Amino acid sequence: MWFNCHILLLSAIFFTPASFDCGCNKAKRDTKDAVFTENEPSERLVDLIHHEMSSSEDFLAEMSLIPGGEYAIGTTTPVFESDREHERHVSIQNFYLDKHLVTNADFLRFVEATGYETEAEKFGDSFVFKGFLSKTVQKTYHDFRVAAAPWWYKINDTNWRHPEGPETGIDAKMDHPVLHVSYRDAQAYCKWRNKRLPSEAEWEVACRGGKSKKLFPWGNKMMPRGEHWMNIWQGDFPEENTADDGFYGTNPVTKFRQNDFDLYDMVGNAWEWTSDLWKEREKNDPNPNRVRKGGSYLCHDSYCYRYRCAARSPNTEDSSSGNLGFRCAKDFL
Ligand SMILES: [Ca+2]
Ligand SMILES: [Ca+2]
Repeated sequence: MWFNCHILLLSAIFFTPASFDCGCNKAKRDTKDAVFTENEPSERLVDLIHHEMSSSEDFLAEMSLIPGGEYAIGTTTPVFESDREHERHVSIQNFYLDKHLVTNADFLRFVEATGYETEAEKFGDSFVFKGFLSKTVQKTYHDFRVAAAPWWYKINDTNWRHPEGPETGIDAKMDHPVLHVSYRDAQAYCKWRNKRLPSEAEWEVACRGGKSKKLFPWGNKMMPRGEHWMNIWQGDFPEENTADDGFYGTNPVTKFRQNDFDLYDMVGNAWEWTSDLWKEREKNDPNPNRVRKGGSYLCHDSYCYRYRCAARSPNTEDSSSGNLGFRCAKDFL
């Protein structure tokens, strides 16, 4: 059941034909595009920030206040029609969003305080990208690959503490995003912090950083000033990752600041769970698909041009893998 779910899910993620429509032709990278500025926040935002500064809550240092209102999310030029990225109009309330992805250090504090066991720990395995596995391990697990995406291997004793297989650890990655966490694991962590997962609309409004109709949190240019603004894949997927952005796998969560809301890694680094159902009709399903946003260090425009604010992808609640994490939101009271 667990493996079958993953085959279906990972098939859904990676099997979308993209070779002729990777979206590159829509990016219009030659257009002159302003990158985000650190000044001139909207009047509305200034009011909210003043309110924020008068509060003594300690969570404010790690969260940004995102102004509510009416917004357009999605895009009028969908890259993946089957993902339903089309433009929608949403209304959201003011809310807070974590500036960074939840890290291994954060999750460790949670586990030490509560004794929480993740779903991947209970299942006894999770999915690892082949680039992290030795040839010997790849051979051993040859029959445990995802058919439609054979670069994913289901490896025993892989979980958030052992993200690239049982012999690996997180000691050198305490400031990297926690991985191999299911939707329910993410929910449990956020609840423990007196927070919650963001809705897709909240996440996407936050991603857009006060701009509208832009591809990325900072604008339309993938590499403003010729610099990398996110951690994705450079080279030929899945064999050659040049890591031109500095990272083969995940990156420390304070590395890529991406918009005026002071948010990091909204696109790239790790995919992020949101609280939205992928399909409303699955609401009574015991293991429904939830919407993930933002893409990961494995995304490349040749097959997974999903490191855009409008992009979206499903995973069932019990899914976990080496490129999926989360951040939490909180109501503005
Ligand atoms: Ca990279
Ligand atoms: Ca992300």
